[in-house]
Amino acid sequence: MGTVEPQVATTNTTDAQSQVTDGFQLVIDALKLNGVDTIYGLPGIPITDLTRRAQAAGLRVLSFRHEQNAGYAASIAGFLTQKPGICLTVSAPGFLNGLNALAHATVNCFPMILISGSSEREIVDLQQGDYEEMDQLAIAKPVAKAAFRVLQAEDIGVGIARAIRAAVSGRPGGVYLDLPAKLFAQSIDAEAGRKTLIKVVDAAPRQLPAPDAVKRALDLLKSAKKPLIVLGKGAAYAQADADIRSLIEKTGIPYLPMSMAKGLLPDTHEQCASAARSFVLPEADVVMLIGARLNWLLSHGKGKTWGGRAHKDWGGQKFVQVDISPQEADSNVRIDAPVVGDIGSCISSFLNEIKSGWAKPPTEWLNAVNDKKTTNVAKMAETLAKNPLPMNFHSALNVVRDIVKAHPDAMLVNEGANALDFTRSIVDMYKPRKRIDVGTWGIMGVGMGYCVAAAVVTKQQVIAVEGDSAFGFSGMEVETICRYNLPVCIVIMNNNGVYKGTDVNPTGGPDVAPTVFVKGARYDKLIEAFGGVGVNATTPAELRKGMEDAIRSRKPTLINAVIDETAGTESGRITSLNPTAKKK
Ligand code: ADP
Ligand code: TPW
Ligand code: MG
Repeated sequence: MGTVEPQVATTNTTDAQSQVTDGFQLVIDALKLNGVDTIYGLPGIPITDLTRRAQAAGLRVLSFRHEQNAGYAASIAGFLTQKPGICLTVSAPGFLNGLNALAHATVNCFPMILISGSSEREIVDLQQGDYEEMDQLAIAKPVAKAAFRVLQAEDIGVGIARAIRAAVSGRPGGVYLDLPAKLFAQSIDAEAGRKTLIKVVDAAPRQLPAPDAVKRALDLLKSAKKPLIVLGKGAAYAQADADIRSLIEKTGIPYLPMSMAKGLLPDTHEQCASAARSFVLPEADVVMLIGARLNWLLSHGKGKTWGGRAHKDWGGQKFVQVDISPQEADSNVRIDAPVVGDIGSCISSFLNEIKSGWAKPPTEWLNAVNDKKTTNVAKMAETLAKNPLPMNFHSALNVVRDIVKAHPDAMLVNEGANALDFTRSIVDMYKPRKRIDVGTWGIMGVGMGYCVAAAVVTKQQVIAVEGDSAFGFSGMEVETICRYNLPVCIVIMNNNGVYKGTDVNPTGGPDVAPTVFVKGARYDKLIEAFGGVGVNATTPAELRKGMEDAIRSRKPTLINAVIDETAGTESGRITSLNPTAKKK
């Protein structure tokens, strides 16, 4: 080896002296610059170091046991904060696990950004079989509001800025950001890198409604003899709580909160028409929708629910629709007065217009609504007072109802079929954005991810009312809840299965029916494995004590509430959507 090494510097002295930064750091810096403080994710190649360095940089990095739950956590954090929730996953399988939540965010109009590491473009595009090879950007596009890929470190700032704007502006939604492994390792001059970062200015600009649209809407509402306001989760998202309450109280119009709008005004408000839902929908003549779509949850604005004679018949109502999306109006029935703008701006325009006075709706209408309410509330009180053994949904939820009333700041997470429907109608909410549930798709599996985000974002006690089937979709995250020692009290309405536990296998074969689980399962034992508190409750008194202890101690708690396995109905309230039911 007699050659002499050339005497040249092996490192460029200028570079060695100047500071360099890399893709990892730029992603972290860009997120922090834009106020992101929490990442919901699951580590692995190529993002393990991103999670480590993000934590070192002071971000809260919450690790989940499955990306879907991290994604649901991010989506609901977006709903609660109006800032995009960030979910971070590995490539292909981790990305796909997160994708369900991305779709969920888009469908529910929640701002969220799914950031996934990915394999190298040049190998993916030639389909040469890279580690976890997948064209993730193409797959994310159909379920995302927007999707971007960053290939160069100097574009990270733009990539994150665009993702944030896309997620929160206009109608919020899920955004996918694809970051190939190679990007993280790219190094560039630190000062040059810093200059590429963008602090987004006015990410969700106000959108003022046109004055003539406001006038048209108010004129229509004024002409009504039986007006009704429907508040949807868009109204809850908008955080215009005081103005929404003023509008409702000043106009005196009865209102109906959709599931996640419950508590926007207290459910006990005298104008709340929830207990008279099946009366007010067909009876109303003008309906003002605020942040609520006329989708299946509102029977598409037509048919028997709305007083139509047959399945798709128009009920005769006229509609005002307040929504940020100009394309929403007329999606199901004619909207006579669309008002396009952000709800905060729209409501304040309405308030401004009615300053000079507003005639309350005719007393006959208000009395009719109140009479229906009084009758239905009395009926419900009678049912709730019963104390059957085994417990049924009513007697168990009567306890939850009391506990939520005593702790109105607690967050309520809710999923299941009967466990969902009964909770929605029995448990009153008193404050805005306290109830988070299965949303537009009626999706099972949001439960434990929602619990983690709700506890982390609000710092309040979380109560989760879960069907035993629903819980199973995300149950392993009880470890996450215990690991971060979150004040979460999970109540499982255990009726031994999906809808109920009594189906039988018609063949008499050894397999149980598809809807039936292990009888008498003890879900409370699950949380004990991780140091949490497990309670088996067979009576309302035991359930009450378990919940009170959980709230007092703020310890992760799981209560297995043993419910009569015959108590539920097929598909809960949406039995009518079963294909066989439709034929009838
Ligand atoms: P729900 O299920 O409670 O009926 P939906 O999810 O169907 O509610 O409807 C929410 C609606 O709210 C969407 O059409 C969305 O465009 C709208 N929306 C969301 N945020 C805002 C906002 N800040 N201003 C106006 N409309 C909004
Ligand atoms: C991701 C279909 C709707 S409700 C439900 C399923 C499986 C479970 C109902 O049983 P549970 O409630 O939770 O025990 P209860 O009180 O009636 O007994 N997969 C997904 N989402 C949905 N909606 C389903 C399946 C479904
Ligand atoms: Mg069940």
